[in-house]
Amino acid sequence: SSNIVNDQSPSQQDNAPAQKSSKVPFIIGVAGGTASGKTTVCNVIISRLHDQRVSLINQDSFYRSLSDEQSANAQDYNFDHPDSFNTELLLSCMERLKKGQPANIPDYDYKIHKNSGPGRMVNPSDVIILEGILVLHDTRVRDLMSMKIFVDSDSDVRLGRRIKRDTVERGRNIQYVLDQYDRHVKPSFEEFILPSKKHADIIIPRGSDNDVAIDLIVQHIRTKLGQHDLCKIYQNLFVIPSTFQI
Ligand code: UZR
Ligand code: MG
Repeated sequence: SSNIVNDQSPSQQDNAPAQKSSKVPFIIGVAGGTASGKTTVCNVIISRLHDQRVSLINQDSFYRSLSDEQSANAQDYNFDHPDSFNTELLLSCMERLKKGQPANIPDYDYKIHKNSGPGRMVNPSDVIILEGILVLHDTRVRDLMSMKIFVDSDSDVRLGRRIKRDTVERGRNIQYVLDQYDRHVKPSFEEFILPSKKHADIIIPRGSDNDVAIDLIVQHIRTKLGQHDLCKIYQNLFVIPSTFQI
C-alpha cells in the first residue's frame, strides 16, 4: 500500500533533519501467536489510514544472527523465545523514531538465520506499528506504545496456516514444521506469548476477519492524531499574547 513511509528515497535521506516531526508519533504494538493474522491486521489498518504516514516495523528484523553451527542445527534453536531477539537494538530504534529521528532497521534472512544486507532507513512518521509475536513481552518495549493490540486466533487455525506458509513460502517439509511446533513454538506460546495478552488494550478475536474491531481501532487512532493537532494549535495561540507584551 502506498502510504507506508518508504525508506531510503534519496530526497528523504538527504533531508533527514528536516523530516523531524513536531508530533510525538502514535506507536501501536501488534502481538499474537505465530500465523494469527498479525501482518494482515496491520496491513488492513494501514490501508484504512490511507491519508496518514505510517511506518511498519517487524520484530523479526531484530532476530539475533545464528552462528554457522547453530544455523546448521536450526531445528534445535528456539526462535520463539524472547532471548532470540536483540531487544536492546529494537528499543534504540523505536526510541529514535519516537523522538522524530530516522532509524536503521536491520535485514533478517530466514533462510540463513542471519542478519543480511545494510538494513533499511525508516523515517519518522505520525503512526508507527510494531508487529511481532513478542512485542508485548518486554516492559520497556510496551512502555513506548500508545496502543497495545493482541491478535487472538484459534491455535488449530494458526497451526494450519503455519504449515501452509512454511511449506509453501519457506520450503520446509511438514515433518520439520510439526516437530518445531511441538518443541518450540507451542511451549513458548504458552510460556511467553499468551501471558503477554493481559497487557493488551484491545484483543482481536479472529484476526483480520474482525471488521468491527479494526474499524474501532482506526477510529481511535484518528481521534488521537486529531488531538495532537489541537494541542499544537493551542500551543501556538498561547504564544501570541506574550509576543504582544514585548
Ligand atoms: P510470525 N522463524 C523461523 O521459522 N525462522 C527464523 O529464522 C526466524 C523465525 C519463525 C519463528 C516464529 N519460529 O514462530 C515465527 N520458529 O517465525 C514468527 N520456529 O513469525 O509471527 O509471522 O508467525
Ligand atoms: Mg507475519
